[in-house]
Amino acid sequence: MRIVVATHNAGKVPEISALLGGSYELVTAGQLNLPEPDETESTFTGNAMLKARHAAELSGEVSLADDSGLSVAALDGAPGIFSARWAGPGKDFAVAMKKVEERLEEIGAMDRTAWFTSALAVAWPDGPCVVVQGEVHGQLTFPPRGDRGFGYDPLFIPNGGDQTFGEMEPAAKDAISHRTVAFAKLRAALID
Ligand code: ITT
Repeated sequence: MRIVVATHNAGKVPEISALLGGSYELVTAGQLNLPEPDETESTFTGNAMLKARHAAELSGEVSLADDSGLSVAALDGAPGIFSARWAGPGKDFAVAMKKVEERLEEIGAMDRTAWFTSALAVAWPDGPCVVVQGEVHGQLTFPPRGDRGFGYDPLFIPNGGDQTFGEMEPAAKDAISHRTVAFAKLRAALID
């Protein structure tokens, strides 16, 4: 069975592919030249459904979307759903990570508590849409460490570990990540 992965973020694709296993043929929204919708919703789940429905409607195929981001406790959950937008039009995550550090310095915050969220939505053309959400909690570290993963991975140390997601082997991140937690919920939601 073929699934359209409704993303233009190359960093997400290997993680989604590893989590889905070998049973599906994946094609991305980018490969199908589907336009990116504006993410106009105010929640991760809302934006995940918006992206999955948009891809299902345009492709006529079952579509899976991930809306995700980093939330920082001392910044009242920012950047949150704006995580991609903090990197600017050049999608420069060195800039986005610096912005997180500067915002914490500006308010003199010592608390480095943060979490990643992934909302996953599956939409059928002219049919239902299922959405779930998973999180992983941890602490931020500055300066960024490691060159694996993508986005904010070099800032984030999951609870119980001492390496950032940017330093960990992909399989080690995949064992505990927000995306993995969301995938387990998605499987349960689709099977139950
Ligand atoms: P699509 O909407 O096309 O999927 P996007 O990058 O715009 O791509 P989001 O709107 O979901 O995706 O933005 C999520 C941002 O949050 C993403 O660009 C990363 O910077 C960050 N992010 C999400 N999951 C992450 C992860 O596992 N590790 C590091 N950063 C992550």
